[in-house]
Amino acid sequence: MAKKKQNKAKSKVKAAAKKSARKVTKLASAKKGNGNGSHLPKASNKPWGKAGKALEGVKILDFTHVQSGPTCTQLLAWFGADVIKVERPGVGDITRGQLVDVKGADSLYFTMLNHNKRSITVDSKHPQGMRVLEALVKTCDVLVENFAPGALDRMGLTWERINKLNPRMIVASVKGFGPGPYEDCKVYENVAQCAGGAASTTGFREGPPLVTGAQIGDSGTGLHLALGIVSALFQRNRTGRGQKVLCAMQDGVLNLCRVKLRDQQRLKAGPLTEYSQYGENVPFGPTVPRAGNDSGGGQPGWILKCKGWETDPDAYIYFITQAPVWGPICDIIGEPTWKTDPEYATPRARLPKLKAIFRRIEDWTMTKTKFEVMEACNAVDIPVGPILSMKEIAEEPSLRKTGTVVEVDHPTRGKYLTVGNPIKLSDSISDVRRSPLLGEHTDEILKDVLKFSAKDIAEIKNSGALSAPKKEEKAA
Ligand code: CAO
Repeated sequence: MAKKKQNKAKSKVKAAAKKSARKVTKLASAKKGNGNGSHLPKASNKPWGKAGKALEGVKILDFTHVQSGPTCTQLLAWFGADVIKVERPGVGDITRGQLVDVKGADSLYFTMLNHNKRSITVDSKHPQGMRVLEALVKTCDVLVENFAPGALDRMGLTWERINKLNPRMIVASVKGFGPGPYEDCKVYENVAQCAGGAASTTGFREGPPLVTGAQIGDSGTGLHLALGIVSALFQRNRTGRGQKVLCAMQDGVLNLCRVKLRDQQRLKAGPLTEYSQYGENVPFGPTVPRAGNDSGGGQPGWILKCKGWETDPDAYIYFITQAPVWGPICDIIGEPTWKTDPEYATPRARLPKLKAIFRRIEDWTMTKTKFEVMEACNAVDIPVGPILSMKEIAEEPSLRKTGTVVEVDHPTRGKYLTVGNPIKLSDSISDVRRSPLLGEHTDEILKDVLKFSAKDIAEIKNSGALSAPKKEEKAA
């Protein structure tokens, strides 16, 4: 009997040794990286685009609303993350009901920012709601939020609490401002454009500051946040722990206005010669001025009228008098003598005359449509940019072909156009799936993701934590 026991113990030790040897071999081969010297697994031999998505397996607790946060989580969803959008019961993301164009359907504002996500409704201020949220914190890899400063803490989800519940969780936030005098302020797109230096440097010198149509404060910051999250996930592979990721909208806008801070410092060395105001003999003040349609780089550029400008507000072209193609520019506009005339031949000689030069180029562009100008100029490498209207962009076949502009079907609003993933990965191809209806996936998330039992689900549901408060309760 004793011998039998001994033999059993011996074979157990042998099996364990075998197992650990296998482990060592496995580690060694991973170290050797299958002969390529890296720690990467063997290169997949699946067809391109069939080896799963880039962020497959990553679960996102998406506590975002309006535009900045949803832009970020939509990108992560396009790369394959499972994005679970938590919304307030009965209301949801406020944009569902903003700028409504189809009565009773989610607005384009919402649908165009929330593709490929799932929606669960949870009242975060209800104890049973907090039970669901805590389960989500424990299950997910990343929590993304863009509430007003302090709102997440007021819910009880402080960094300390989240970190205790799930030390691996990355907590990513958009705020209007970073730490400092304005950190408690609520911020929207144009506030950020103004505070980040975009508005003071946009517009014409003679006019007021101008905001731009591109949502650099909201969508721009969402993009920054997505990069922060992916970097934190990458670092977590080494450290095993989460971290906080903060993107302040002011910082994001300033990052996009980098060249203007460059120019602010260049002012110390004298006037900014590439700004048209230099050529016009208008003195520079202590701050970077608005530069109209001047180019932000070292090559002078301006927007010029094209054929049809009298009736078409977008019949214009951006024309750059890039020094290396000055010869072809002179030929194309019919001023070949400017190539050798010392008054025009060098960029320095042209600087004080840029306004007149652009007027002469415009005489030529006005004889052609913006597309004809583009064709003629690109044939000789002169960089130009047609001013495309949103209508033209929406109808552009090449953008449809690449999936940058996509038609999506939606159960309550029907077909609509959206902008697909602008970042193309050859082995992680994005499909654009419609945005979720409010709470559409509540049941499947409770059951399949959080593994709550039927009894628990019934208890949570009966508590009212997942549904809109009844009208009488609201009034009370
Ligand atoms: N259940 C219960 N309550 C919820 C909830 C849920 N599921 N989701 C949100 N709430 C509550 C929050 O807890 C908060 O309550 P308290 O103020 O009582 O703590 C409340 O909803 C409102 O949140 P909010 O302050 O973030 O929303 P707001 O509409 O007042 O402000 C915004 C909106 C965008 C100005 C603000 O969120 C903000 O400054 N965010 C950071 C910057 C940002 O992203 N701005 C860009 C927005 S896109 O233009």
